[in-house]
Amino acid sequence: MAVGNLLWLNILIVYVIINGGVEASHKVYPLFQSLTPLNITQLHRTAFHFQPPKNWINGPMYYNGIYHFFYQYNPKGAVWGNIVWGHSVSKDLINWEILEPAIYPSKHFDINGAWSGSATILPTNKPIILYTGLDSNHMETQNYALPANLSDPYLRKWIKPGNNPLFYPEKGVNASAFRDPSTAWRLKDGRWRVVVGSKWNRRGIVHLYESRDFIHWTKAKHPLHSAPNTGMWECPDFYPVLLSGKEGLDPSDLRKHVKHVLKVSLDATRYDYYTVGTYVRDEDKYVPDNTSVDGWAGLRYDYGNFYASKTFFDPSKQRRILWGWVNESDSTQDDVQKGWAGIQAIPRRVWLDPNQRQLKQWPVEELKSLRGEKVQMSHQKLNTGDHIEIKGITAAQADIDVTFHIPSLDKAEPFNPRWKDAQALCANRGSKVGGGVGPFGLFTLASKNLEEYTAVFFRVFKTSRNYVVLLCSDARSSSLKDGLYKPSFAGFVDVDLADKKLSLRSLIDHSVVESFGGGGKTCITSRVYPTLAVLGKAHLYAFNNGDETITIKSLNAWSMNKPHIN
Ligand SMILES: *[C@@H]1O[C@H](CO)[C@@H](O)[C@H](O)[C@H]1NC(C)=O
Ligand SMILES: *[C@@H]1O[C@H](CO)[C@@H](O)[C@H](O)[C@H]1NC(C)=O
Ligand SMILES: *[C@@H]1O[C@H](CO)[C@@H](O)[C@H](O)[C@H]1NC(C)=O
Ligand SMILES: *[C@@H]1O[C@H](CO)[C@@H](O)[C@H](O)[C@H]1NC(C)=O
Ligand SMILES: *[C@H]1O[C@@H](CO)[C@H](O)[C@@H](O)[C@@H]1NC(C)=O
Repeated sequence: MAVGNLLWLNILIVYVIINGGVEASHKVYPLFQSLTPLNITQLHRTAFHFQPPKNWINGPMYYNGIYHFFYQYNPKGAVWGNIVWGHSVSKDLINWEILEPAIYPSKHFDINGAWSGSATILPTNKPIILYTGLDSNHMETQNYALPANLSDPYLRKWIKPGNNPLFYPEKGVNASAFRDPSTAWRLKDGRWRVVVGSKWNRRGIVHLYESRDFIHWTKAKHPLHSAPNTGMWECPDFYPVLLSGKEGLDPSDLRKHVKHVLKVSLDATRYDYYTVGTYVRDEDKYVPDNTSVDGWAGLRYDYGNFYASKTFFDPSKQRRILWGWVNESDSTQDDVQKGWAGIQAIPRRVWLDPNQRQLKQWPVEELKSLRGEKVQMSHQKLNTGDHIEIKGITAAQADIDVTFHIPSLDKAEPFNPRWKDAQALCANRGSKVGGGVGPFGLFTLASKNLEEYTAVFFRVFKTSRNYVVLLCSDARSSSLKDGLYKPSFAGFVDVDLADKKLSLRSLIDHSVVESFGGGGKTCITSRVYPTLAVLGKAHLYAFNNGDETITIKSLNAWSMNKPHIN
């Protein structure tokens, strides 16, 4: 694949879970769509996260000196329905120009929906999109689209050739669960491969298809991978990562000493899971390492609101970037009143952790261009019960990066090996429940007297062999308003604490707190809707409610400016 000219698109689709069950379907709200929002409050609107000016959004993407973002968008309302492919472009992943939608359902093969897909650049330097169309028989088919004018740097117009669909769900493939083609990759034999998400009964599957010319596709004898009892696998993403270093790779890179990552969005839980493993190219099979499990107990990109994400290779900076969709945690009625729903997480660079068991993630460096006033702190002690204010920045719109030093781990509480569920553990031991080492961390989007706050914090436990670190992003006290979804999101952080340090970075943007623990080993995104801690009335504190005194080794915090998003 020609490095330097990769087009990458990906389009996501949203399903609304009915009765919290496994089955999902698109739910349309015709009544709400006909309402004009009466009071579009901007109170919780994010400032530096991407969202279109109004209405429903989800989904990311990239291209050739210019980053492209295609997303599922309802031009008529802040609920799911009337979905077209919205299209925005950027030169830096931060400032965006919103263009006319790129694709509308219009042909028999996509008349009931132009759903999620991905793009690939052919060696002739032509981009091609593969996407799922819901056809006139309500079958999920795989189609392609091409830019109408390659001289247009923004690729505004796309055409859907008449020989679509490229492939139908054949016998043995569930025609109602066959969607979201990945970016294609090519091996030495010259054949392209692509995976499509699916299920058969309760088995999650990524079907593998192969082609020499990108037009004629045949199903491989076996799927690239599958796992029992995981339900539908949506938005599959499959890519190589180097064993060491932060450099990203083109999906068709043929280097031998790499690992591969397979990510799927599990419709049953609505979270994105990945495994690290080996792509056995001779057999066209992916085998997860024994340190990575498939399914609900697996590794997650983010232990909070984050779904239908995709990565792309950015040849201009030799990096792989992950972009996920972050939904709202309020009600559909609130979304109609706000006039918008859904944001994109800040794009994250991803690479393999040196321990080779998991990925690390970090906000793209371009985000620094939005940093304004800065405050600093170092060697600040946090005694038991302390909460000290970090003043001098806009606490509702900030980037904060802190490294804590733990002088002694002796007081760490014992860890019960039966505690597998981090979120349940965090629910049980919130930020105000005293401990040995921790809880310590940040009260973000906090009201002056802590009637409201979103606590992002660590707690350290010990086993007979090692330490277990829990990172929580607890929304339970985030708002005085009732009826919101306020989970105690949490994940374990795979660090050995040999250096007695723990770092935390949080991006705070009015109704979102996006946190990166342990240098990006464990990430958690929470959506919160404070009533007191808004705009200039939001505060930021560092706290410690553990018996052991913790030191803020260094803290840097910035007010964040607003990017240009037209
Ligand atoms: C709009 O909503 C905001 C926040 O709920 C409220 O403060 C304001 O008074 C409302 N405005 C109107 C015109 O109803
Ligand atoms: C293609 O795009 C280029 C650059 O924007 C423009 O000059 C040209 O007129 C376009 N061609 C057509 C047929 O629209
Ligand atoms: C196929 O998918 C549909 C929609 O999710 C589901 O209702 C049905 O049970 C699936 N059939 C099989 C065999 O997996
Ligand atoms: C996991 O796989 C590695 C090699 O990849 C092997 O050395 C190790 O023994 C395996 N561990 C278990 C528990 O199977
Ligand atoms: C986001 O919203 C919350 C609250 O309504 C749901 O519980 C989640 O399932 C939902 N997430 C996705 C990916 O749809």
